[in-house]
Amino acid sequence: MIWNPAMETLPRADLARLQLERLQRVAGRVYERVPLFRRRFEEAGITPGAIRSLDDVARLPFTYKRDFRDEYPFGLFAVPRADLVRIHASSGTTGKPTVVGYTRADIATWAELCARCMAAAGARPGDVFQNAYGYGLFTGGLGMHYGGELLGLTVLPVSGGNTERQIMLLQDFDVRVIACTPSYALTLAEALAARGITRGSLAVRVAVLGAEPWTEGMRKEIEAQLGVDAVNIYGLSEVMGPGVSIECAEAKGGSHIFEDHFLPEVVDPQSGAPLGPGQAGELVITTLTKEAIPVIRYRTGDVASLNPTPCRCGRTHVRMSAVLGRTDDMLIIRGVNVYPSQVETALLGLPDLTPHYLLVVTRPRTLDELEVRVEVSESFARGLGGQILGDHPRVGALTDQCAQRLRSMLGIGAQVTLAAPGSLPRSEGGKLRRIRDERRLS
Ligand code: DLL
Repeated sequence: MIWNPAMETLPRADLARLQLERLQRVAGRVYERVPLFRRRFEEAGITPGAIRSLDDVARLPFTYKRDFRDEYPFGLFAVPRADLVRIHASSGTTGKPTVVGYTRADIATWAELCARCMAAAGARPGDVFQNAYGYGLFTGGLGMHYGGELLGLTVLPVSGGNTERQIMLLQDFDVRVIACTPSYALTLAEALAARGITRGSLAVRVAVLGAEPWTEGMRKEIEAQLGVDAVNIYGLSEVMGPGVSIECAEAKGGSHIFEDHFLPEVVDPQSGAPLGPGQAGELVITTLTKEAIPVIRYRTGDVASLNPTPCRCGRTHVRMSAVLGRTDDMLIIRGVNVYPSQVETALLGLPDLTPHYLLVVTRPRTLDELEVRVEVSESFARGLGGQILGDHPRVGALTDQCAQRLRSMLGIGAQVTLAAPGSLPRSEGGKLRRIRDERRLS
């Protein structure tokens, strides 16, 4: 189902015209209203009037996460504070959060885009929707909530965590659609299995998963264990929250970016030079319609590529690949770039392993060491006849197989440690960190 066919299937030429008109308008607004943008435009020697074509976007200055920090809390707003009807914030690992705000019109746009997402994922008006994204300053919960209501779903605002209660609702409320992080979907699947609750006894059919990277291997696991169609939803607070892009259930082959509201580019993370279709680089987004806090060429830090080829679902909007990693959590190990998702892709095809893994990076002397800890399946552990991951020959064989796969995927050697089922960290409702970097870099 396409929620807004007029916009989502708009012919490319009309879409480009609309984007240019909106780009010119937003550039003019930020130039007039946000001192940081005016300064940046002046430094780049460009005025909004100089934007004549969509390609001219490449002449505009970038915006960075640090700009939000420097202008904390309200310096990037293009409307008076009193015009905000909502504020969200995303917590960083250190220091102050990134603050974003919404006018009444922004909230309406956001709800529209999240409704488009839920429809694309396979939700239908009347479905019961268990929203297990966190409610609060995090954008996930409330963003999806408004979208669900607009689409006509019956929303259960359960928020993240409290697995017992999630399971009760799943069982008792005829839930057809669930949204949460992919790592939490696995936590739920495990908890259901541990209680002997089979997928056939549940009504859930659609899982809208995002807010952290995941891979095709994880998708297969989640779909098999929960009996759902699992689709990817992408978004970030600085641009809006969830609902920037979504996979359609028909293709599950990359996420459509809603181009009537966002102008995407992919650039080389080092030089900032534009990259072509299919080339992986840093995703950069300009908001075309946001009132409260428009951003020009925001450097998302997310590594992805764009696919402009037509999609079988009929949407004309470009598709972004899955997020390969972040420019800032890309690990550089002995000079080689490593993303956690590559490790996942290398290992998840192996039937004796589970999707639970952790990367530990150390520097015992001068050289970086990568250790990949990955949990074995219950059946593999049982097959060892009580000899838990000791010197059993099957353990040695599986370890070697993992090490080989990692070497060919990453180009560097990694020490592989097989872990007992259930021993590695799980998502307790939100995003899961899979990297432990213990290098002391001085
Ligand atoms: O995570 C918004 C969101 C909520 C998206 C619910 C989807 C569902 P932030 O907390 O600001 O916002 O984090 C944004 O999370 O830059 C990516 O690095 C990562 N991220 C979000 N969605 C995906 C995804 C929300 N589908 C940051 N795949 C982004 C990979 C994702 N990474």
